[in-house]
Amino acid sequence: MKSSPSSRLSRGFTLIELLIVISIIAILATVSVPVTKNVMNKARSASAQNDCMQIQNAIKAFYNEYYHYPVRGDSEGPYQTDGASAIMDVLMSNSTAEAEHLNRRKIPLFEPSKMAKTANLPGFHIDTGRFNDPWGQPYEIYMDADDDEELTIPAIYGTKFGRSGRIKKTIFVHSGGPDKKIETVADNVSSWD
Ligand SMILES: [Ca+2]
Repeated sequence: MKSSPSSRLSRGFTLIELLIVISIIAILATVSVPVTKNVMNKARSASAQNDCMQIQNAIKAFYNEYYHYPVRGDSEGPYQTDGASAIMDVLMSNSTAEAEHLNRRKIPLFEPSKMAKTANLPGFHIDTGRFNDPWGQPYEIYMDADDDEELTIPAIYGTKFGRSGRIKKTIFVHSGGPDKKIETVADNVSSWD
């Protein structure tokens, strides 16, 4: 019997061919997983950097409007975005007691890049006021609330910014980065003003 082209095709793969294909896929997978993760974290760090800048700009705009920072008292921080200070609510002019008290002219100065469905997802979570970085951790903010136009560099950074102690800055916003930890500073994302 003569073999037609279709029966040649339907023969399928030999075991050797299959093993070769499987090992190529396995090699590609081990190479591309860390690469993809790296690329993802680079993109996320860029997005976190952008959020830090946006928060910083909103705080600056608030200060230009009210001549004080969007918190009560004169502590420089660190402030979490949720909890008693509810900074994001104040900047967004949401209907919280703190926002109505501090942002009394109800000026929306901040719009989150993303809304979060739960408190541990990236973006702004309306029920808690948390504004999370792309890894689901809240940003942390320092402000010159005692108005001496100086800020103390967070101690964990040591001399990473060229020196330690008081420097002539007024706003500092940071995220723990891909490892989700503020205290490991190498991968942190931050923004000064
Ligand atoms: Ca970190």
